[in-house]
This record gives sequence, structure tokens and C-alpha cells, in this order.
Amino acid sequence: MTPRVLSGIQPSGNLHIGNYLGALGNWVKMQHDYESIFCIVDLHAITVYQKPEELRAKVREIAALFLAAGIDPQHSRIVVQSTVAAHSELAWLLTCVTPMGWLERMTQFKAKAAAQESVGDGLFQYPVLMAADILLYQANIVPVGEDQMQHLELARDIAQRFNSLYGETFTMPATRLPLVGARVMGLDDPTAKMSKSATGSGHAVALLDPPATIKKTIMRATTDSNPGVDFETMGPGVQNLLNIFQAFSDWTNDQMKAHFTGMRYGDLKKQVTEMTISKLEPIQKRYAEIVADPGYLEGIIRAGADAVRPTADATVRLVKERMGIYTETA
Ligand code: AQP
Repeated sequence: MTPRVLSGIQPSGNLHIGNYLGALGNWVKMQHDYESIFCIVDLHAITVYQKPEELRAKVREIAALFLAAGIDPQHSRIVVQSTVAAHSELAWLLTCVTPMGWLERMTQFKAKAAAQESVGDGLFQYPVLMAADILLYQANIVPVGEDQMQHLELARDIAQRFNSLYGETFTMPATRLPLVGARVMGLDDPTAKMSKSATGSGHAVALLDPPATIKKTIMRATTDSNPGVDFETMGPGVQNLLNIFQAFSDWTNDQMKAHFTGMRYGDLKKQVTEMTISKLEPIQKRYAEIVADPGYLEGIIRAGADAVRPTADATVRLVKERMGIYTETA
């Protein structure tokens, strides 16, 4: 049987090159080796307040970006999480087998909660919903950036606990980290991960940023006081710029060293800018074509949900049976 891959992105802001190099770009490369499901996880996005009209628009924008980046709708399923009710249903069933202590250890919860005035319970339960997304489809492989590793471990723990309480039910999902680009850092602060919800210009390059904005953001990126690139002593800002270049170019470490050693930071930034623009321009062009035909996009979203719903419903039915929840017999 072809292994199944599942991953997702929250429509919680503008997709950036971290999302592309850590997730979307890798999905495109690996999709045909698997049965692939890529989700736009709007139920996750609302764990932090989203303006309703912006959220609605972002879901479509991200679906169009998936296609523009190269997700093949003839092969892979693009699923808007909220259109398949089984995600929410399984999340509740799994909540009931998840110890609170496990959730209290999640570093992303601690970081996001610290940034909120009032913390919703949804933010706390976020990793259980993510476990439900994965286990619902009995996914074998989950490609994510480094920041999501802890959540994935938790999904495995939840699956294991359920299996030992109620009998073998869930497939154990494996993580797949990209070799380069697993963690793209903020261009304004290379000690913090590039994030959709971070505010302020200079932090991220969005996939739909025009070339002039990309140039401005990268040319202003934080570096260090060395006179040029030194692979032994470079600080996190320079490392981040090189990491972005390498992830876009697929160059080897030897190629990177031979080309960049001793290069002045102004020239390094110019090259990272040119590389980034050259990779984003074709995506932006395809994006413009896709959004010009809203009916096409709606059709892809509907077809994605229709295709995965039978699997999702079957898993929920099995889980309910195992737990002794009422299920119709006739
Ligand atoms: N900076 C990053 N570098 C590499 N990969 C990243 N990902 C996110 N940021 C980086 C990967 O993108 C996928 C989708 O992420 P998400 O939307 O589920 O949420 P996130 O990880 O919380 O991403 P953001 O951009 O930081 O969003 P907000 O600000 O809304 O929380 C995941 O595979 C993630 O690893």
C-alpha cells in the first residue's frame, strides 16, 4: 500500500518563506511518492483571535498558494479542515484520553499563551486537534518544520495511549524533517523563528511580497560585526541568510562554502534577494492566474473534502465503537 502523507498550515497570516522552505516546498517535492493530503487548518487558526473576514479570505489565498507552489490537485488532496467535521469529532474523543500534564509541557503553548492577554482553552487543546488531523487519516508520514516536532511526538503518545486502552486502532505517524531550511529565523531577529503572526516589517518575506519589498526586507536583515562570511565564526543572522539561500538553491555545503566564504554582507544579501525573487516570481504568477478563476479554486476545495471524508468518517466510527460510544447498528 502507498504510504499516506499528511501535513497542514494555519491560515493565520501571510505565508512566508519559512512556511515554504520548512513545509510547502517539501510537500511539492515529495507528493507523488505518497498518497498526499495537505490541510488548511482553519480550526487551528482560531485558537488565537482572527478577524472573520480575513480568515475567510486567507483560507482561499492559501489554497491558491498551495496550487501555485506546485501541489498537484490531480494527485494530492487539498482539504480545508473545517469542511470535514470528523476533525472536530475525533479531537474531542482524543481529548478524553489525553492527560493535561502532557499538554502543559508544550513549549508552543507556553510561548503563545505568554503573548495573549486572555488564553483560550483552544490554544491549550491545539496539539490534540493536530493529533486528530493526523490520526484521522491513519497518516504514515508527517512532514513538518522543527517547531512542530514536539506536537508530533504528542500525537504519537496519544495514539499509543489510545491503542493500549482500546486496542490497536491508530497507525503510528513518523516525522519527516527537511535537511535544509527546517527552521527559518526572523530576518529582524535571527534568534526567533520566522512567524506569520509576528508583526512589523523586516521580520518575514511573504510568498506574495513584491520584489521591491523582498529586496528591502532582506537588505535590512540583521547580520553581525564580521567583515564578511566566515563559516566558523558567523552569527545567527548570517547563518539564516545562508540557510535560506541553500534551501532555495539545493546547493551542497561544499558549494556554499566555496561560493560564499569571505563575501561581504551587502553582496551576500543581494544574492539571497535575487535567489528568493527568482523562486517566488513563478509562484506569484501562477497564483494570479488561479485566483482569477474562483470557481476552479472552490471546486478543488470541494473535491478535496469529498475525497477524504469517507476515510475520516470510517476512523471516527471505529474510534467510537472502540470507546463504547453509541453508534447506529442498523
Ligand atoms: N520559520 C519556519 N521555518 C521553517 N518551517 C516553518 N513552519 C512555520 N514556520 C517555520 C512550518 O510551516 C508549517 C505550517 O506552520 P503553521 O501554520 O502550522 O504554524 P506555525 O508553525 O505556528 O507557523 P507560523 O508561521 O509561526 O504561524 P503562526 O505565527 O500563526 O503561529 C509547519 O510545518 C511548520 O513547521
